[in-house]
Amino acid sequence: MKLLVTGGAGFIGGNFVHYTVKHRPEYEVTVIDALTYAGNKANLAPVMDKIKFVEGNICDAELMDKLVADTDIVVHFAAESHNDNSLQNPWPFVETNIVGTYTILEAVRKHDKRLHHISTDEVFGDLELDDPNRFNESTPYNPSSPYSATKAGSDHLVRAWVRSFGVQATISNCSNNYGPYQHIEKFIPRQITNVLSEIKPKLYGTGEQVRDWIHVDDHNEAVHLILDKGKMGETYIIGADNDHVNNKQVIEMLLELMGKPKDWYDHVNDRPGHDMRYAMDSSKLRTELGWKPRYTDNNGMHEGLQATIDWYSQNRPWWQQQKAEVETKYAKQGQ
Ligand code: NAD
Ligand code: TDX
Repeated sequence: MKLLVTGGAGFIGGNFVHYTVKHRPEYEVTVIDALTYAGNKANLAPVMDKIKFVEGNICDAELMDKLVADTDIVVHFAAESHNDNSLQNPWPFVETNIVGTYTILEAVRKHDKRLHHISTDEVFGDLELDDPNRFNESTPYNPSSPYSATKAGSDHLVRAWVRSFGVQATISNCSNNYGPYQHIEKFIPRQITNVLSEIKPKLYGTGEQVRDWIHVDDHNEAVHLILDKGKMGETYIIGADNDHVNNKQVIEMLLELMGKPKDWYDHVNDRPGHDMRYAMDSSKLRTELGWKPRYTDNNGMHEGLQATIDWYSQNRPWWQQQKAEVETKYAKQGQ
């Protein structure tokens, strides 16, 4: 079975490729990745002799046509993924997330191939802190940022291609991931690498925002289950029930695990339009496909964070060169 993984040199796609090579050797994996600032070929070094790697852009219709013709399944991770960047320059988000997904859809339509589209909880907008509801598969779309609006657009395109052209596709919307190989612009690796560099963690605004944190391996196991057993045309919500810790508490957890005082962090400028709370109801995935996350509740999250801290401590060359550049960019935004 041939699997084409878009964005496989990024954080979640890279972990997906590692997971697939290790646990699902029946798949022949090809990665297509443009190696933007977020993609790093070194993420795939340990498995490079077991996969094919193509450097290229998902908006390149000719290339995608050729790659899709020669595969059985496309798993589509490639995206511009960082909200803060989308507030500075939205165009790459429109191009990659919307035009790129359109290009893939046209190729899978032509060659009658299966697609799994990776999406996010952010397409639903946000919840108030005291709202007992969680997002589920029928929550209406209400995205806030250019990033989430382009991801919402890409989900709508996939649904339209399923309904109008009978394309064989599934979609998953997952909550905030953490784990190894995550770019240090993102919240958790930024704070871990701050502490490892003797820089105080940076908390946006009051820090009362809540994210439903999930370890990247739990996400990728769910993606494999959907590939194995998901029903065509369906959407699956993925979340590990960690929606009870706010950003301030996550920083406090990290500081405790890394042996620093609980209040050793700075408050910095808030993100414009900052979503307050995400919370995911993944009952459909659990009951219909039998998915169960490993890193759930407070103990699971501690375990997942400790493993992530260990990875960044042991892989300094992977992030150290980028650190000054990332922090200079944030400093200009007062963050
Ligand atoms: P990432 O930014 O770490 O990686 C994205 C990868 O896509 C990079 O390797 C990059 O080089 C590649 N890429 C970007 N534009 C491309 C293009 N035009 N052509 C080919 N390759 C291109 O992102 P991530 O955090 O791993 O996210 C992967 C997917 O998961 C995205 O679709 C994102 O929306 C979704 N998602 C992420 C999270 C999260 O918490 N990180 C949560 C839910 C869903
Ligand atoms: O330094 C920081 N300080 C801080 O308080 C950073 C970088 C972030 N934050 C806050 C903003 C958010 O409330 O932490 C929270 C998480 O921020 P990000 O890591 O930027 O994630 P978020 O914006 O929630 O989006 C993530 O989850 C959904 C991914 O980046 C998206 O790709 C995914 O779709």
